[in-house]
Amino acid sequence: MTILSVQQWVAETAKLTQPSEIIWCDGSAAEWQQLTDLLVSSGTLIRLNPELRPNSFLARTDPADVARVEDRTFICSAHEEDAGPTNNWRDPQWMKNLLRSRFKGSMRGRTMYVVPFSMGPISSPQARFGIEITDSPYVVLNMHIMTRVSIEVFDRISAGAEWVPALHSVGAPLFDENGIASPDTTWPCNVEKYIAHFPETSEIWSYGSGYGGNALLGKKCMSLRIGSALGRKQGWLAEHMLLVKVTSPAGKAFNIAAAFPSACGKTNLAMLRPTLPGWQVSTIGDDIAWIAPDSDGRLRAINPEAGFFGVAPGTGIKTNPVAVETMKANTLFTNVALTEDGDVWWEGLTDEAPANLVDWTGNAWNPESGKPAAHPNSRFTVSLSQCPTIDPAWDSPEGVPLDAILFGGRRATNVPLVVESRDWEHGVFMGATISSEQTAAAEGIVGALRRDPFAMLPFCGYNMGDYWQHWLNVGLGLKQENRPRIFQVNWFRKDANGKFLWPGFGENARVIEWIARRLNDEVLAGASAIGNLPILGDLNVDGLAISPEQLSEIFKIDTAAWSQEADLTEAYFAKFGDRLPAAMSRQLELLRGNLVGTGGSEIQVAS
Ligand code: GTP
Ligand code: SPV
Ligand code: MN
Repeated sequence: MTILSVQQWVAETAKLTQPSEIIWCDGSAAEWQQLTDLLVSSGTLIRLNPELRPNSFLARTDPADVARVEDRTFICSAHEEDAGPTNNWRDPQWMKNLLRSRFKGSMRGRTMYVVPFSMGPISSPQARFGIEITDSPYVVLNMHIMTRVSIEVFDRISAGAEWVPALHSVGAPLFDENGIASPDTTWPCNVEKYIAHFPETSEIWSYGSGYGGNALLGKKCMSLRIGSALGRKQGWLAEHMLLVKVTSPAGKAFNIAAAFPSACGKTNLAMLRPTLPGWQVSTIGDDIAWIAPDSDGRLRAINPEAGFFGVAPGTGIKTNPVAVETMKANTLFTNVALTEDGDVWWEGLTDEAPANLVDWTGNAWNPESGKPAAHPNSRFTVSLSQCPTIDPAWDSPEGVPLDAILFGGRRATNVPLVVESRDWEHGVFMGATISSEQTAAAEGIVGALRRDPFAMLPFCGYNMGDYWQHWLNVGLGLKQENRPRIFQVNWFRKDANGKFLWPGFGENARVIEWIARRLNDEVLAGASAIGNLPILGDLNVDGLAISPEQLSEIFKIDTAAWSQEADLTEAYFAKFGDRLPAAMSRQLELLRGNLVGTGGSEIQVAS
């Protein structure tokens, strides 16, 4: 497409949506200033106390617009099988017709912003460009932080670069077709929501929500759903993964990517402050990695984003001091509580709650109120560049070579603290079979166990069976000695009383240390039915208040429970029909054989 087609698209969209004004954005500081002033005066943003939290703001959403809406998220491919059994499918023409009727006049009385953005450093061969049209200035401000908003994108497009048209409206016009006015609100949105993706033509149409992944279209919509479909066509991987560099006390560095479902610890691991002396972790990304094979038969990864859109609750001075430091200024907060002195608070920021707050709904709150002051999916938006542990590679066009890939989830039972795959194919099986307890990051039943393969269940833009095959193919294309090793981790196993068995957070460095020692061939591992486990004594638990019984519980592999998991996996795999790679059935049979053959668990970290 050419620059002309951008103009054409903007003109056609304006004709359809009928805004009162069009503003072409440039991502500048002046634009930030104008839009924050505008939103403070309209009441959408509250300016926080500049002495405590300079250039920072609080937004409170409509209570019905607080998280991603997975049941309103659609993959519109010509054939239903190409969206697959894990996605909501609609026919592309049907969806576009319907959306045209919703977008018709949807921006009446509002300003339409045209936001050119790059996912990835703009000069990176792995970067991809997009243009978001939105009628939400709050979205524009978030895009400033989360992506690289720049008019340079137009130059790249003029020079022939591909781009993704990403159309967004909150669906709350200020006038109807007869000119009758409806009053504005501080968080306009529509009860009817559509987050629609057209992977075959790389287009996004999002209607009705102003929140997070529903509306910041560079994030899940482009970088994961459209990105995964592009990656399949072009031979790369778009993943829901954090990215870190780990350096050992001896100075050896490793790059690790880790896929955990939403609100399952990516930001925390990305900002890990190791409790083990001499170890260092530096941050490259906390949510999305774009990974491509290079000419050495190795995988290289970039973080396509430029900011964190992090879960606030549970982010505390003790659990994640790096995040707390990162957001001390220039931060947008959404749905957290407001303190009496004009600062922010949420559950877990400090051990004790302040006596008087205004909660996320705008009502007075005190510790006896009996409900959370911040919404469980409240978030902070802040630039990566402010992170004290940021790695210089976060902004490097060539990205970093990957040494290990971790898969994880929130599992109270069954899944051990860490287990290593036997090989790439087994690693893909581990990723494909991840299940996790649902969190508040999406509308749904918090705590319900669900399959979340590769932490991509809500984010894969095509048939998940084809996605597994793509992973197998990418692995085959790598030099064997350069393939990242694959591990599964679980920080969330609980004891019989429902208490976490593992301290987590900074102590996760102990697991990272074991993984690094495996990569370095410094330690052996013990074979079990589900993969290779640490041998007794190799996982450093010095100084941890953890009993031998608890440790053995964290690594326990219950054969009966795993046989049940295998049955559930078989039923799950059946949904994919002939799109299920033969390698996945083979791995399931191997697991079954191992469970019968070994009793599952003769390698135990025991007293
Ligand atoms: P998304 O941004 O939704 O993709 O989430 P995320 O994967 O980045 O999750 P994040 O790191 O923000 O963590 C979500 C919640 O899990 C927070 O409340 C954390 O406090 C909690 N958490 C993170 N790591 C650990 C851990 O090691 N142990 C325990 N028990 N909780 C953790
Ligand atoms: C997630 O839910 O995985 C997030 C938050 O990272 S959102 O951007 O809303 O998707
Ligand atoms: Mn995420």
